[in-house]
Amino acid sequence: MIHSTIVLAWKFWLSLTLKLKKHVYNTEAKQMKTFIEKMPKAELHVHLEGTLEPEHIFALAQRNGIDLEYKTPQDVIDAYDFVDLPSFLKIYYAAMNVLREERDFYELAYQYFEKVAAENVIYVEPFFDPQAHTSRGVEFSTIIDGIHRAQIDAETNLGVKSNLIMCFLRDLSEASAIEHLDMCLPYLDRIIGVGLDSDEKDNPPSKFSEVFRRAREHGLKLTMHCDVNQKDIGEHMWECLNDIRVDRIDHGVNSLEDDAMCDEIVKRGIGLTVCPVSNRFVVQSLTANEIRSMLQKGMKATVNSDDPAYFRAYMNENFIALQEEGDFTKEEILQLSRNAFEVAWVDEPQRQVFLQALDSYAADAA
Ligand code: ES4
Ligand code: ZN
Repeated sequence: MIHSTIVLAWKFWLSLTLKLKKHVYNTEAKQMKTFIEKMPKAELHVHLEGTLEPEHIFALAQRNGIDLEYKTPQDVIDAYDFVDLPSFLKIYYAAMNVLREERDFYELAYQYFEKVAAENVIYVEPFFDPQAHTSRGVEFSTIIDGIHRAQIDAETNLGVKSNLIMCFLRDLSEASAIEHLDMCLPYLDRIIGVGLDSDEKDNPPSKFSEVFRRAREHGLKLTMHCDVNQKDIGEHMWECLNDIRVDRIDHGVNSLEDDAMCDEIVKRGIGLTVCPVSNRFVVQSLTANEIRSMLQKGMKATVNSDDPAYFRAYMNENFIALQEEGDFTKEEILQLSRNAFEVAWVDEPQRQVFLQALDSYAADAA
């Protein structure tokens, strides 16, 4: 009798402490989520074409009289079956065929700015892929006018500032990249830098050394994708650093395999734009451990969404997924946001304004 009472009391006590622990855990998780959502953020790695939402694909197809092989936006999402970079890119390039007119590009960019404004993103450096549009007969001016108009409206109406990066597709020739660099020259005041994206396999940075040299001469900043776990990634990263002399690296997670490379990246203060949810889709890992290692080494790692409409995660969802997976502290989350403002391509007064916004947020939240 006494024995069973003790057992009962013990069981009761155990379930109570478990419930309490769960409650504390849930409260902490909720607090962390709110902390991330409200934190001022910058996004430095987002492909505007990767923000094309399924509903918008449908609306544009209808307006532009284009037949789609899918019946509903959900059918489009159901077809998102990426296992690696090429399988993702195939779907990504097919969908952007609906983008034809200036207002299509305007809407694409403006809708992205609206989304991130609601997530307290205050600064963005979006990529665009002009070759994926000019190859379909869309004029360069149509693309850049639409995006630029959205940037102006986003700053005025939403308070989101931005600087545009033009990417070259690395699976096309360097001659085509040079042609597009020439096309952007009349719009140099609208572009902050150039990047390199698309399929990395057998398309090393050195293939584009001339066009990047010319871009630098025109005063443009330089970045390149070093996608995760690609063939010859170590060589590609050293070429980025030593031949191209990039100002930033997109992804760059594999640098952690080479101590000398990490040291060089730290010494030069080069930013790494990591994309956790994208990595989960393309290389089946959120790279949380890698991001923590980067922070511990003093590398300027940042969190970004890459192709948020496809990976179904904008900035906050990326930060929250990362925090949950790696149990990141508020200090680490703040450091990731601070890194983005520190490596952003803005002038020093603007950088200080952004950093002060983050510092006063941190002080209020402490
Ligand atoms: C991309 Cl995840 C990724 N990698 C390379 N190029 C891209 N373009 C759009 N998303
Ligand atoms: Zn990317």
